[in-house]
Amino acid sequence: RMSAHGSREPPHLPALPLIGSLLSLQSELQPHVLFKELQVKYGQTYSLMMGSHSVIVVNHHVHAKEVLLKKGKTFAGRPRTVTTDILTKDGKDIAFGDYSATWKFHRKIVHAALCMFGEGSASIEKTICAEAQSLCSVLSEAADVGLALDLSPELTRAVTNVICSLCFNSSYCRGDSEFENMLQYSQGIVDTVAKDSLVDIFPWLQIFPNADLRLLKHCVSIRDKLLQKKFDEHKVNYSDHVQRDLIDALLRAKRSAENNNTSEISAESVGLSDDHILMTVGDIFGAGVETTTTVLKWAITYLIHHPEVQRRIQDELDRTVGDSRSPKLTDRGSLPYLEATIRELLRIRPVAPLLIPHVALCDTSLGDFTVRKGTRVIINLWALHHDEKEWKNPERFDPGRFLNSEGTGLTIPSPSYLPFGAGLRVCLGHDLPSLEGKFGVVLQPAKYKVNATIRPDWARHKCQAE
Ligand code: HEM
Ligand code: PLO
Repeated sequence: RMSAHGSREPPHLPALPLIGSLLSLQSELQPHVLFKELQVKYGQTYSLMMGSHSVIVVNHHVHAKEVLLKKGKTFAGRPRTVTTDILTKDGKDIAFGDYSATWKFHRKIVHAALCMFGEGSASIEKTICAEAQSLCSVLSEAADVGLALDLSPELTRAVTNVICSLCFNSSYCRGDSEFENMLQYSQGIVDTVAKDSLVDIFPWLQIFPNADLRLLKHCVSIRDKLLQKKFDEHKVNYSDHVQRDLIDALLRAKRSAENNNTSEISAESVGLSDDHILMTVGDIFGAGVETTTTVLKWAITYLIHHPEVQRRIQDELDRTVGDSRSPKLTDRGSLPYLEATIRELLRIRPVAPLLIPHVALCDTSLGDFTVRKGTRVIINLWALHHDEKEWKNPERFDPGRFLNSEGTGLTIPSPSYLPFGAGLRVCLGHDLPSLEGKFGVVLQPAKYKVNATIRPDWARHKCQAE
């Protein structure tokens, strides 16, 4: 037994020079399933070589939380790969960009802009309700004539319009050519980016003709033209007094950096170049559309398989919302079964089953294992969410596991549940306030908003008192 902390190497898959562990990774199984299976032979945390890169795979929640939370800053890096470099102009975005002052700054601006949409006249809720209404009328028209419908483009358009209003203050009608164009390039990007294609393992393969890479470059160039067009339109109409959307928020930050600074510190040097702004908008647009649409598609698929869950959700809606109005965001607290169903969907089919790879920014350790600077870390969320020791029958779809024994309140029954990740790289769509604190004469927590709800007990007392 070794005594020093972090002095052992993790168990290692066989590796050959140049190709690394590729032979051991040849399998019919999808990567997240294969990584879960490999635990049987190598244990919960093991390492392998992807070409010349050392990679650690984490399949258990204790090590996952050490990476994301306890040593969050140490593991906050991102790898550079051929495909993400093409997508993000060499990492000038948030999701695939490495840990840096620019990355932090962009997260902060986006976070503030997203908070703004939670409230007031620009509230995103209005757009969501309008899109839901329009989706319902498409469905009922189809139902009237007994027509079967592929829901995918309908869901994508509804979600795209919500995200469009958030990013660009615009929306699309059915059949709009710019929208159809967007659907196509987005699919091309999703099909080719970051799927551990061979060029990402062996960057020298780039010099050979490669169909995937050509498709990716083509799709990215169409996307970039569209983003540029929206950006140019915003520059023309920009005013310091109104903030219509995310682009305005980024433009305002750029203007204020330009005005506050003397010539030696430019907007470029704080990371507010046009390219950085375009890539951040591209991220939020891509993340907003792809993730939300995917969850909705899984929701429909699981509800078709489980009509009893569908009925229970409808029943809950009928009882709490009724049939005279549409559901509102404030109803969310009184719809525990619906909430439990969403949690179960995000457990059983996590949107990002391997998150996005993290990178160790310095020499460190993970449990008892040493980890060298530059090591890539893959958190296998799929393994966490399907861990038999944590979840009874993990492949069974059962929203009830997120309800308390009376079925009236919500719980999270296992610590092995991280649908949005955690820590510094936590999903930007779903953030908890930071615990880092801001140094000054007193150490202050960051500013954030809370929603207060009156405890049922307290409400009863108040009634009695009156
Ligand atoms: C990152 C989940 C929706 C923006 C992530 C990560 C996960 C995740 C697991 C990776 C964390 C990591 O690498 O450690 C989800 C799920 C969603 C969702 C399950 C929907 C149900 C959204 C939405 C937005 C968004 C709507 C934007 C409005 C981002 C961004 C990142 C991210 C920008 C990169 C953060 C960084 O690297 O600093 N998300 N997400 N996501 N998400 Fe989401
Ligand atoms: C989706 C296709 C877009 O054209 C570009 C894009 C940007 C951000 C990516 C997103 C894509 C896919 C989903 C990602 C998101 C960042 C976070 C999100 C990876 C590639 C998650 C949770 O997986």
